[in-house]
Amino acid sequence: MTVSDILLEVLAAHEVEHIFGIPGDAINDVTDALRRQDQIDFIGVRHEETGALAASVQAKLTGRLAACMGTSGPGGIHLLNGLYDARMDHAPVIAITGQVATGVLGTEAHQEVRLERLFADVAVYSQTITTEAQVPDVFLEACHAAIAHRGVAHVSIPTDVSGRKMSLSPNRPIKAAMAGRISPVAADCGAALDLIAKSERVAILAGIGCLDARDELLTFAEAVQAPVIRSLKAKEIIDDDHPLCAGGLGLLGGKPAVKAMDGCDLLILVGTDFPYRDFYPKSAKIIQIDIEPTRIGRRHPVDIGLVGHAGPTLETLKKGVETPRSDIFLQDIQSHMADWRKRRDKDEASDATPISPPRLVSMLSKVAPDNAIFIADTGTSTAWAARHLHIRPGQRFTLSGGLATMAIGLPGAIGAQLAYPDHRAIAIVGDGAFAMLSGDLVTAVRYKLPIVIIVLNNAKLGFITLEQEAKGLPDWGTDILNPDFVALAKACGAAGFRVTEPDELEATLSQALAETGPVVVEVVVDPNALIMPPTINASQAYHFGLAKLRELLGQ
Ligand SMILES: Cc1cc2nc3c(=O)[nH]c(=O)nc-3n(C[C@H](O)[C@H](O)[C@H](O)COP(=O)(O)OP(=O)(O)OC[C@H]3O[C@@H](n4cnc5c(N)ncnc54)[C@H](O)[C@@H]3O)c2cc1C
Ligand SMILES: Cc1ncc(C[n+]2csc(CCOP(=O)(O)OP(=O)(O)O)c2C)c(N)n1
Ligand SMILES: [Mg+2]
Repeated sequence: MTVSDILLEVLAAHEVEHIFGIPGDAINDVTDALRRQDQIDFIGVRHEETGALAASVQAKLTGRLAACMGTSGPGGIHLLNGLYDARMDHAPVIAITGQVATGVLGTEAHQEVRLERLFADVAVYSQTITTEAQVPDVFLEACHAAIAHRGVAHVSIPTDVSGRKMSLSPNRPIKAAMAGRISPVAADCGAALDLIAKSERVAILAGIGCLDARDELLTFAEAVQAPVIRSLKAKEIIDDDHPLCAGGLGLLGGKPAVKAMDGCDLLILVGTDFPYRDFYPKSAKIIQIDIEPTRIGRRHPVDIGLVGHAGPTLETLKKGVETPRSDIFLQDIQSHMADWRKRRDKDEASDATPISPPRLVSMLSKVAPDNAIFIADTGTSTAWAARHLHIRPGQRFTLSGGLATMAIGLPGAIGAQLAYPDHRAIAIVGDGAFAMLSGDLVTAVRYKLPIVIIVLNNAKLGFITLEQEAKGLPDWGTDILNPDFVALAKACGAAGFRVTEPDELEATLSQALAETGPVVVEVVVDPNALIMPPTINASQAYHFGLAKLRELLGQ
């Protein structure tokens, strides 16, 4: 066995099924080890960032360790953006890089980058292996760190170490990391129950930490008669049409969630690190449930912190809730939701040309299969997906939540499709975002992945136009020149469709979904479609009016 063979044994023991990367230079021994085994599939990408983003999305969706690799220097540098996506969305990813030979480390050798320094910020663990005596311990430590801290671990292996022959000592066998479940202590739960009993209007803000606790969340919310507001990342947990749902919160959320936050006297945060401080309630008491103690009270002061997994914690609390409880607050929020849904449905019925994005995204929801995994890119695409994608039970949803990086759509679809071959990965991406990593469309073709890429062609960086106008600035520098996306898809060996009329949407999307290989659907959408915030204040209206005036006057 070589050091690289043992690396792959360790990764396989941690359920890694794919490793995304580009071979060459300092990692040839790792790729050679990949060639000689059949536990992990090597997915050759065309840009290391694609590989890291694909791994990040796999880790977010599965909760398991995912892996990517690149050579020293440029390969490692290209991985970084995808790794930051994993870091900021708390996803366990291991990055393997090559490194120059140990004898020249620290001499600015050809392609030498101080990788431990480079990865120090993004990674919870970063280590260079300088002797085979560190193996397998460093590999195990890296996997444990990524899984336990739900973050990025990085190991770099110099060229003279990765191919070294070695045998495993029976005293240091390869065993997968174990991450147990955490429940808060009884006294803390008791205090939380006292607070719940004293409160009349309870609301819940649920985040992606509830992913494995959907049933417990809904049962608890039902018992407390609490409307459930969700973070955007938690979109797959509860759909707007669910009777307990108060919809999304934040600029891409809706008014009912704002009403629920403002109107509650007790807010229960479960598995969320919701970042936008302005949206937290001004005076309500707050209970926060999270597995990570450092997140308790991080965004807003809380009254009671419960460190534990969402499922068992909610189950314990539910047992102590005295029922029946008043449902007046819930009914009030439900009536706001009914109004909100009416407005939403009206937007989605638009038959305007160029196509209105709400119409496109709601139609996509209608025709998408029950096993769809949606990946929303960063841009106005995020907003349309947040508001108009209707998720059915069994469907999944993810995005670049914390980093908000453009270009996650295509790599994310590749990662998701590989992780869930029986599902259908569908990415909703802007034209700007798609062009960033579109070189990897051929990767989907090569590996015969039936991903669907919906490209919103508005010929601009639309989200930035909105940002500029919200600041009172005229729209500037946001126009982009696009390639012919259908021709590009076909040149890569994928299928390609273009839709320009709203009444063609249903038939063309259905035709695209009937394809058995990768498909790109370019939809020419309204570049002036507005994303309205959940509530508008006078200053926002003033700045927007000013920007429009400046555009009109050509300033
Ligand atoms: C263009 C753009 C616009 C956006 N606008 C919005 C917006 O308007 N509204 C919005 O909500 N988001 C928006 N986002 C996303 C936003 O930036 C955050 O990423 C998101 O709100 C965080 O969601 P979260 O709290 O569910 O996830 P995370 O930030 O991942 O937090 C999850 C928390 O759950 C904890 N946890 C994990 N597992 C468990 C468990 N088993 N039990 C208990 N706790 C657990 C973790 O420790 C963590 O603290 C936007 C993103 C983009 C790209
Ligand atoms: C890698 C990266 N670069 C820049 C940004 C800033 N940014 C956020 S959205 C956006 C525009 C997205 O344009 P497009 O993909 O065309 O989507 P649209 O908003 O037009 O729907 C930009 C430049 C970012 N989030 N990520
Ligand atoms: Mg665009």
